[in-house]
Amino acid sequence: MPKAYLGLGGNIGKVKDNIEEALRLLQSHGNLQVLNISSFYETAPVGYADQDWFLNIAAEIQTELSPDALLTLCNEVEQQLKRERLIRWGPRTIDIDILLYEEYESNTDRLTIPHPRIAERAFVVIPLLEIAPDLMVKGQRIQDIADKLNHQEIRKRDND
Ligand code: A4P
Ligand code: MG
Repeated sequence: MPKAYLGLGGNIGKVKDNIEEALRLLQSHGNLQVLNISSFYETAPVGYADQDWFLNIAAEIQTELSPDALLTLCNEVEQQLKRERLIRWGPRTIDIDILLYEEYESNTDRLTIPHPRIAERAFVVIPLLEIAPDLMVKGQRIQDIADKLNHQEIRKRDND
């Protein structure tokens, strides 16, 4: 069954609860299983600085859904969690991005895979490195990508 990696994050409300609820909702769909999740990371906002820090994780999933159907499901779960999308790159209750889907490549506005901004973002790369240390992203080792992003602020959240 195809495997994929998702990035989940948010910075409004009870974000850890929202992320865990998003994973439950995704899995309640019979065609998707979450295989592994990273630690929770507190991350400085990227793109639009005047907002709270985010909580981010990466998740490895397996699914019979096509990439397109997976995106539709992710969008539905975002809606169920009452995501408000006011400012691009701005505050959000939950954002679910498809980072990678097997070797699949897509380049439309609706769906770009691999996610176009993976390599610029420690909040994506560090959680991904934790659960998939041998991963290659567009021909680069995930460890090498992470090494270039060590100026971005990110810290593992203590368990609670
Ligand atoms: N879309 C295209 N490809 C994909 C994909 N691979 N996965 C389309 C998910 N969606 C994809 O996304 C806009 C459109 O992207 C969707 O309609 C979908 O069809 P969106 O989630 O609605 O809007 P957005 O998230 O505001 O914009 P964008 O460009 O997706 O932003 P990003 O790249 O997701 O960044 N800082 C920290 N520390 N942590 C964060 O999690 N997140 C963002 C959002 C900015 N800064 C952050 C964080
Ligand atoms: Mg997004």
